[in-house]
Amino acid sequence: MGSLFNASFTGTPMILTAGQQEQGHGLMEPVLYGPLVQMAEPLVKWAVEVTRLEDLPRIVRRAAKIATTPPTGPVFISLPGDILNAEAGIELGRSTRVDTRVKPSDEALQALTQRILKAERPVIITGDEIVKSDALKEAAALAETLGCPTYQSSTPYGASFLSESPCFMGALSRLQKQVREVLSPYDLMIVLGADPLRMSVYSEVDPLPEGLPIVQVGLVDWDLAKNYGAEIALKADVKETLRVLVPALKAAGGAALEGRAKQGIAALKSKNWTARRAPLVEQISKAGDRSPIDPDWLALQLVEAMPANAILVDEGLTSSRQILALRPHRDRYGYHALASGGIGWGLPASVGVSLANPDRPVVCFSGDGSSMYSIQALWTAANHRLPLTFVIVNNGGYRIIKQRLLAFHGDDNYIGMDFIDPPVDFTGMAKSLGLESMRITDPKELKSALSSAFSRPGAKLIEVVVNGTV
Ligand SMILES: Cc1ncc(C[n+]2csc(CCOP(=O)(O)OP(=O)(O)O)c2C)c(N)n1
Ligand SMILES: [Mg+2]
Repeated sequence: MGSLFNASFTGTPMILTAGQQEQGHGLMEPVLYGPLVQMAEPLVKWAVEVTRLEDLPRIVRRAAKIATTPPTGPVFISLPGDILNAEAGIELGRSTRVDTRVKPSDEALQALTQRILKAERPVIITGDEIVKSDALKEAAALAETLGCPTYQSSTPYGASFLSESPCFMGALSRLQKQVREVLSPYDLMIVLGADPLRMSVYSEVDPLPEGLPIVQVGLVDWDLAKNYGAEIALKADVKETLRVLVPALKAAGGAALEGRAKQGIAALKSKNWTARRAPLVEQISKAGDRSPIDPDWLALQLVEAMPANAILVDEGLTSSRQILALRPHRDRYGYHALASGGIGWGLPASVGVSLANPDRPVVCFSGDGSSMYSIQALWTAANHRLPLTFVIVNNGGYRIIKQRLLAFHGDDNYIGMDFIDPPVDFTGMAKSLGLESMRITDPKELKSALSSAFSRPGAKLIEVVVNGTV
C-alpha cells in the first residue's frame, strides 16, 4: 500500500493486479481475503474485480487506457481464484493511447502571451509534467526568452529543469517562510506542470506572497489553481504549449523583450545554479579527510564518480540534502527521487528504473533506515543481473527523525531511532542476497570503490559508514 501511495502521488501509469479468493468464498471471510477493490480505491484511478473471464480483455484494455491517459495514475485489478483457474480462448486486443498533446486555443494563447509580457519580474516554477511531456528544452527556452529565474517546485522528485540553463536557480525549499521570501520580488508566477508549493510540515506562514498573480499550464487539472487561484489556468500539454508560446512571446515582445531577457540573464549569472555549485563543491571538499566520512562529501564523491549517462535514484534523506545542488539534470530520465515521503521506495524503484533503462547504469543512493523497508529488492537486482549499484549510507539510525525532534521540540531524547545494537551488517546482507558488496569506512577508499562499481556490470552494494551526528 505504501508503494501504491507513492505511485498515486506521482501519477505513475501502472496496472497493479492481485489474486483474490474465489467469488463467493470471500463471504466466509477466509484467511487471505479482504475487500481489495475498496482497499485500493483511495489510491487509484480505477479499481475493479473481474467477475467473468470474458470481461478480462475489456477490463485490461480499459485499465491501460485509464492509467496512461493524463492525469496518469495507477489502476487496480482484482483477480478471483475462479477467474484465474478458468480457461477460454480470449484475445486481449490492443489498448488505446489517448493523445492528449493539446495546445491552448488561439485566444487563450494570446491572453497568456499578453499577460506574461505585462509582467516586469516573472518567475517560473516547474514540475513533474515537464518530465512527463518531455519539455525540458522548451521550458529552458521560455526561461531564456524571458530572462527570468526558474525554480523546481518544492517537491523536486524528477529532472524537471535543465540545471545548467543560465536561468536555473535550483529547487524551492519546503520551508514556507523561506519560499515566501524567495518569491517576494516577483510580480508573476508562471507554473509549468506542477503543484508548485507542495509543503511538508505545517507553518502559520503562507508560502505564496500576498497578491502574487499566477498563470498555470498543465494536464493535471486537479493541480490547476488547487491551493491558489490562478489568473489564467490552461489545461494543456506543457511541451505543446511552450512550442507555441515561446514564438508568440518573441513575436509580440520584439527587441524590448530581447533586451530585457539579456539583462535578466546577466543579472542571474552570479547567483544561478551553476554559479552556486562551485563554492559549494569547494566547501564540501574540505571535509574530505574526515572520519567517519562526512555525508555531504559522500554525496559529492558519488556525483563525481557517476558515469555521464548514469541515472540516480535518490532516497538518501539527510545524506542527499546537497545532491540537487551538485548533480545537474541533463535529461528527463536522469534523476528520480522519493516524492510522497513514504520511505522504502528507493530500492525497488531503482530496480524498475534499471529495467526500464537497460543501457544506462543506475545508482541507488539510500539511507540505511529507508533501505530496510524493502531490502529484498537487492535480490531482484541480483536475479536480473542489473547494472545497478546500491550505495547505502550507514549512519546507524533515522537521523532525519532525530533532527526534527530536536528542531521542532528541542528534544534530544532519541527513543527508537537507532539501529546500532546490534548493528545492521548491510554488506553481509547483500552478499547473502547474491550481490557483490563492500563496506567503506576510510574516506581514502571511497572514490576508487565508487568508480570501480559504477563501471562494471552486475548488481553491487557499497555500504558507506558515515557520521550520524545530529
Ligand atoms: C513508510 C514510512 N515510515 C516511516 C516514515 C517516517 N520516516 C521518515 S524518514 C525516516 C527515517 C529515514 O532514515 P534513513 O533512511 O536512515 O535516513 P537518515 O534520516 O538517517 O538520513 C522515517 C522513519 C516514513 N516517512 N514513511
Ligand atoms: Mg540513517
